[in-house]
Amino acid sequence: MSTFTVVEEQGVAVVSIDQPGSPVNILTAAVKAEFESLLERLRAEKAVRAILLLSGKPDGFIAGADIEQFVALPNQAAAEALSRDGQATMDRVAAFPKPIIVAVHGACLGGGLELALACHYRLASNHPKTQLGLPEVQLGILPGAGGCQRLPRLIGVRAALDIILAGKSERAAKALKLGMVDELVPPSLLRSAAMAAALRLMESGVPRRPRRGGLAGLLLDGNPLGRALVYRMARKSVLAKTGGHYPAPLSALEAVRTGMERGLRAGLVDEHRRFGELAVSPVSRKLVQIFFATTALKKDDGVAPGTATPRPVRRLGVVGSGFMGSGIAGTAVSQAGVEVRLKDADLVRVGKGLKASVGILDGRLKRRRITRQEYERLSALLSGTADFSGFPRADLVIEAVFEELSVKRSVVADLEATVGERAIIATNTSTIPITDIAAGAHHPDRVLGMHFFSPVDRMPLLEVIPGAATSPDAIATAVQFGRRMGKTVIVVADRPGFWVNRILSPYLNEAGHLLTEGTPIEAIDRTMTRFGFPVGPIALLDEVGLDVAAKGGGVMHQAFGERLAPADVIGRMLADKRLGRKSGRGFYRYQDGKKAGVDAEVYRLLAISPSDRVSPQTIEQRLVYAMLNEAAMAAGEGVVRSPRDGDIGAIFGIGFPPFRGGPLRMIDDLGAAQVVSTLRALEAEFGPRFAPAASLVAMAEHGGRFYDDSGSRAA
Ligand code: T1G
Repeated sequence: MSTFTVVEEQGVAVVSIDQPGSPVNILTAAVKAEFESLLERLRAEKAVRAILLLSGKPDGFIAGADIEQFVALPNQAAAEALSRDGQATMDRVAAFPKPIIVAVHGACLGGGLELALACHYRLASNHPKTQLGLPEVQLGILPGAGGCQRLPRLIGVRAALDIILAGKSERAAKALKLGMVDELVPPSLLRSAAMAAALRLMESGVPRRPRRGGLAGLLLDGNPLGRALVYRMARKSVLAKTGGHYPAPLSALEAVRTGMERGLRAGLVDEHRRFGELAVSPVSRKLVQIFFATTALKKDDGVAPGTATPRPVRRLGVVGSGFMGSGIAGTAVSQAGVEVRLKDADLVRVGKGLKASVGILDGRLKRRRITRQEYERLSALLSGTADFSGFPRADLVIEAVFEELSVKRSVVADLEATVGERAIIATNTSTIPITDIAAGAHHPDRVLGMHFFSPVDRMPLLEVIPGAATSPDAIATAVQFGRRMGKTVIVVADRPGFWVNRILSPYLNEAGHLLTEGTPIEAIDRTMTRFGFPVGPIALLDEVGLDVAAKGGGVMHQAFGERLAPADVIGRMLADKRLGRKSGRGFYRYQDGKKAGVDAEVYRLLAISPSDRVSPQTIEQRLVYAMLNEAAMAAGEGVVRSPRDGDIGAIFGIGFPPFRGGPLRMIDDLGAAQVVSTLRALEAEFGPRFAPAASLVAMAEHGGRFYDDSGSRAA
């Protein structure tokens, strides 16, 4: 079966790309070979004077090179050859004697965009699904089919680096503005506009494109001295963002520089050499595993396939209009586009909540994620109430009231008396067992937990927690709806702390112990950001809120005993009315909402004299191994359904460094035996809280691993 079908109209060969049996078009070796022979045929055909490329998929152009294929490459030389071949194909497109016009609708990514860039004229549909980008560095590689060369030549070095180094995609309108595409048209006119362009180019050749970016473009992009400055700034910004843990963006920067300063040929050689290096690097392996794990999660409803009928959610009820409730309401409206009714005890609170929910839409409008019309349409979907009016029509209700078992139970009772009999009732809690909340319910089968992270619109993870009686239908409904809200969803067991807070708990406690011993706050946080976390544990406590952290810590202490006893730090901070960022006072100082450095008062308050006695290595080891051990223990108890869910939860929930693959992947990499022996040494020095998890000890004895894959598609 072939991927390309050709019809000829008025001297234009209209080539439709539709890879059979695949949801998206992917540039595999077979597709590439077929394309090359098609080009040869069309080159020879006298009647054909131009080529028009478009996708036969309803809403996708080309998703790039085949990620599975490059993961399977045996070595660097093979990876280099793959990139060189890709470049050669693109070169043949660029040098093709007849104009090649490309019409893009849907995702045009990686090798797909590199193909479009090699063509002679580009049109795009102005549809939200149309995205043009080079996501390669997110997979730990670089655009290896000429992208590092052609994009800067087309749109200037600054704009190109902005896309390549961040692995960004642009909407069609922005792509037009940047000069990545020549024309923007509504989807229904794409084919005819592209046909018209083909006929035009056939007669009058490829139009000249003016240099972009005005005077700054001339000064910075247009001469070597300006570009040297651009490279220097880009390098600095990459290092600040990646902490030097991710080699791909820096390498891509060098490939761009070589091409721009020493010519296209030199650039291409540098590009494929670097591609070869990166494609077999451990960091790329980890990032690709994360890509496959997240795509697999997109299809996983959290129950065995075929066992549930998820309920379509058209109307959502949210109880509690505080920070979480309004965040859930605003995110549901803006991402899922459903009707949302927000309830609180009185209309003043409801009004405040609705304002906060609309604030999320405001942000999306400002960042041009939605148009003014969409903004109007979506904000009209939000409404509020001080009683339960409207709730009988809800398909799903999420309560986000105060974290108190009795309060949550009475909300569930009220809801059971109000909502339709098939509606699902979810509770947003981080500390209370779902089974306890559902205990008094008439229909506990439809009650479950949805643990959102704060701020809801920005945090990518959602934990769905079935109680003892929750039905598969309810689970699948919550998972699917969470996905519609734009979340990566993992289903976790109803154990204290669920997954994310469970593994976070000993880590935050350990930071408290280190501080109590006199380790400076800066040293603790710096060590962990160097390890690759976005913020250190003490700064994280300030972000979470010390009252919230104290409550969570207390719950974990009670559930797991001495092992998870928090250090006596937070209580004293709270007594001094320090709640963290939200109160403007925590371990750090805050000025105008910005973190302003460690508050030296804290040491006095805690009666600590800071000293550098503990080395960064020990700080790192104590914090990281506390988390690894807990992750192994919780995984052993079945808190997550698979190591994949555990690692994705840690990465998306607390920013565990993606290049390390997650805590369970990290244990596999270190080897269980080594982890156990380090934990034993820590136990000897710092006490029984470091006693290795039984599951780890068993793995160490049998040489077991969490994953049984060899590093390609995540288990
Ligand atoms: N390679 C292999 N499989 C891919 C793929 C790819 N590039 N893109 C998608 N898939 C699979 C995916 O795993 C899933 O498989 C199915 O397609 C549907 O995807 C030389 C080297 C395009 C926005 O990084 O971002 O080009 O699970 O569920 O939500 O420089 O897929 O069904 O078996 O995600 O509609 C760069 C990755 C490659 C794009 C569609 N390209 N893909 O989202 O569907 S490197 C990317 C996406 C490269 C060159 C370099 C998204 C999508 P299965 P899906 P979706």
